[in-house]
Amino acid sequence: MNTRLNEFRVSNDAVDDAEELRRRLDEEGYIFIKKLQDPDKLLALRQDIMQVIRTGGWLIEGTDPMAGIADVTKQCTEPDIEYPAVYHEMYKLESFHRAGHWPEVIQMMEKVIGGPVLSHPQKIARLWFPKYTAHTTPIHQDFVHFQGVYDTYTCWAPVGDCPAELGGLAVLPGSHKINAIHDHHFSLGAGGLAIYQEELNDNWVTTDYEIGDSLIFHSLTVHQALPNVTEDRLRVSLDNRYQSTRLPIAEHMLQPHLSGIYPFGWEEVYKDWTSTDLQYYWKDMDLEVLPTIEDFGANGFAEALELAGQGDEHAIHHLKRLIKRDPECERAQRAGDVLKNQSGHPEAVAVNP
Ligand SMILES: O=C(O)CCC(=O)C(=O)O
Ligand SMILES: [Fe+2]
Repeated sequence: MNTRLNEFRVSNDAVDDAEELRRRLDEEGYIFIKKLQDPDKLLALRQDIMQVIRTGGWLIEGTDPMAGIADVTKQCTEPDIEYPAVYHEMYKLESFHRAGHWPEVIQMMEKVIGGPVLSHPQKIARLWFPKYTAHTTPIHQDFVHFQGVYDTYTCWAPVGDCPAELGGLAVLPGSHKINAIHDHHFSLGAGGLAIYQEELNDNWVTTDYEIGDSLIFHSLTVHQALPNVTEDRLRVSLDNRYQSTRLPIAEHMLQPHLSGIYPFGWEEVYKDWTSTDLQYYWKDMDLEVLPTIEDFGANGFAEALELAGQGDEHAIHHLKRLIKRDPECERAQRAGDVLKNQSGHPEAVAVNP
């Protein structure tokens, strides 16, 4: 993919110096801190998550669940109809939500943000199959997804070691300084929206992440995941978002991840929890809530229709998947019309793994 892939600058020397951390974020759009999060707590979380994944049938029977050895015949990802059967079970884990509130993370985010922080209710875990590379998270800025205010930050951390071949995140240093949102285009990858590499330099930085290592970046910082090119390993990682409690948040970030495409509410998430301190914790925070901007997704969909009409395999795959997931919705009707007029396409379009 990229011609250049250099190492992150490590900011452990500055962890006690909030001003210097902010200076580096202002300059480079990210900070990378080795072992910010406690490896033992992450390993306990990995155990919980892998147990759910094993029960869901995505691991090879008889292997150590902690190794995350995937049954590649089960390959699927977020918009695929098979994904929520396991993802929703994972999403019910109290330990998964609690990770977004671990004191070491909150304290770091308070330094970065310079005041009290809100951990977004919408947490995300990525359960990433090997060799499903056409679906890899493409080049993007997070603002198109979580919206609200630019001064929102992601803390991304793998739940296990994550060498480059397992598909960790890479960022473009300084790319946030554009102080604007790049055009995003249809993509088959996670999130569905991509910036074209042609518009950017290619000074990408990344690392072979070890468990506990954490990458913190601004909502305008351009980043992407590397493809998981391992033979059979699942990549499991967390993306947690943080902002000042004094700034507005977009309303969809108050809902569970993917609830826009698969109905799934907090009552279900909380059903088996043993404590209540993190249930609806944002409700008494007096937050200003902004409506979701639908344009980013709508533009991506319009582009998918157009590309599918021209025979683009990724777009056709995307539309077929949408029809399978929700045949009655308005977008599925429009997708169906485009596919009907699209002669000669095979029933199941093969998408490069
Ligand atoms: O882990 C991934 O594949 C995507 C993560 C990401 O883009 C994010 O955390 O903002
Ligand atoms: Fe992202």
